[in-house]
Amino acid sequence: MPYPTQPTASHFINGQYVEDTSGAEIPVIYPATGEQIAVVHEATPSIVEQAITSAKAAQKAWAALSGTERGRILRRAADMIRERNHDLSVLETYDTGKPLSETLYVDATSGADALEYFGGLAGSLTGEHIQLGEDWVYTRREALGLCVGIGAWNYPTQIACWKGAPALACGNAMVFKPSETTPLCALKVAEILHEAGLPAGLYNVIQGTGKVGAPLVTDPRVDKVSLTGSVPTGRKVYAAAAEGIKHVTMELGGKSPLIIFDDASLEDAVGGAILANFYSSGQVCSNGTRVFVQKGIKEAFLTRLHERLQEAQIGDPLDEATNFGPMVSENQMKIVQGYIEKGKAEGARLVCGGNALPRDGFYLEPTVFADVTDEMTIAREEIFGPVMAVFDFDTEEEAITRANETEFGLSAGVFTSDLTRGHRVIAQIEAGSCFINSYNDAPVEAPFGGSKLSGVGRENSKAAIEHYSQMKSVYVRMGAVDAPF
Ligand code: TXE
Repeated sequence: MPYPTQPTASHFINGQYVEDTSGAEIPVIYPATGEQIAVVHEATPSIVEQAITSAKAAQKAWAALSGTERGRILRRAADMIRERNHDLSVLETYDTGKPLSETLYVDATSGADALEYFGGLAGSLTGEHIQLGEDWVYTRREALGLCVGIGAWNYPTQIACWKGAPALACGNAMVFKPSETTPLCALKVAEILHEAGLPAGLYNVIQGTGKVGAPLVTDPRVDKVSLTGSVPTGRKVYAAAAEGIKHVTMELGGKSPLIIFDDASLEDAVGGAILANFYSSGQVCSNGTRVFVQKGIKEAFLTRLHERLQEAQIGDPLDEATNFGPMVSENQMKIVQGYIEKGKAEGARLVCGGNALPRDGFYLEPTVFADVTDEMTIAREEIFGPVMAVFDFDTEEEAITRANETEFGLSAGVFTSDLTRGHRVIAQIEAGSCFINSYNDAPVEAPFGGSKLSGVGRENSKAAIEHYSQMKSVYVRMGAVDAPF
């Protein structure tokens, strides 16, 4: 194959790369140039079957190991990922277009964090003993069995690890389907896990669109489905999983509020708004895309924001000086351009940006709209691109009410120098992952996930253990059985 980023084969099943060229071709496009850099084949029914059977065959013996033994392998994989961080980051940059200045620090490394954290936790997973007079109950924390992970295209390595690490720590097997837009990095995660000693079959990667995802979700041998994706897909996957009463984790989209009070540090608030909107070219589910700025600080905020956006280094993502790269695909760029046009047509004030760059690849300028009102399309729908909407507000109460007027509930942020107010406001916001005087930090130690349409369940932290294991309780009678007849 002529492509330098061509994987050994399309799928990774039962501890090895597997190809089946009878599956439809999925071209892999480098977003910075629009050039094809690899091709994979969609999983055929036979590939899906191989993945499920090998996972089922391996799971019970894996669950029978001690947590410490399982954890050791995950921690070894974490070390290997860190040793190979540079190459993995370059691959993530090819897969997504995100600049190397990001991927070197937040993609493979956050995957390694998850493997290290859940590897460390695995040995401490226990049930409990409940004494009931002479009798007693004990609980066993057991694996769910076979977990399916379905990924989005914005954080392919991270998502593969955030789902795989807790699943494996708890004694499950996983079949992971990356997004068809970014199929390369999850294969590396599977390869490294097995190189670190994971028994064959426990972490399989198969490629494809929703056509491959859907039969995975409904397969009766699958016990749990964890999806990162859009709300419409979440609805379908959740409903299909409900048919089989399967466990689910749904990490879906958002339209999160970022509330900036006029007592906030202007520089920090502008920095927070940049992190909340333009990191990964705006393709982050937790982004704070509805920026509510108190009237007293509004013009100063917009002026400073405009100045700082001029400092963005837009360009070749493989150049470490670049800190703003292309959109993941032409399709996603067109979706975002459609929203920019709607913003203009509905009367929002374009402060800066709004254009595609006259170069190859899928580049859009960082874009800011001001004077946005709550009913505009750009105020209500998830755009998933570098488009910030700035709203004015007068009072704390008004900001809270308007911030909550959304069907989503993933994240929220508050900037204020009045810490009492910061805590008071965040307590009233309907969202799962929140920030005070910061934005978009996602350490593995903290639960991550949404409320309302943004999802169910939590990833990361000890909370994730509840979503990848189940309790069995065992009543033990010590005396005679007192039956009625
Ligand atoms: O997501 P999809 P896409 C949002 C964002 C973006 C939109 C579309 O708004 O514009 O989603 O992105 C698989 N059964 N987010 O198209 O369609 C699909 O193959 C089983 C938010 O990537 O939701 C992919 O692997 N699986 C998000 C995954 O679901 C199915 C990050 C997500 O696809 C399926 C990325 C089916 N019926 C985009 N249909 C976030 N929360 O961070 C599709 N899939």
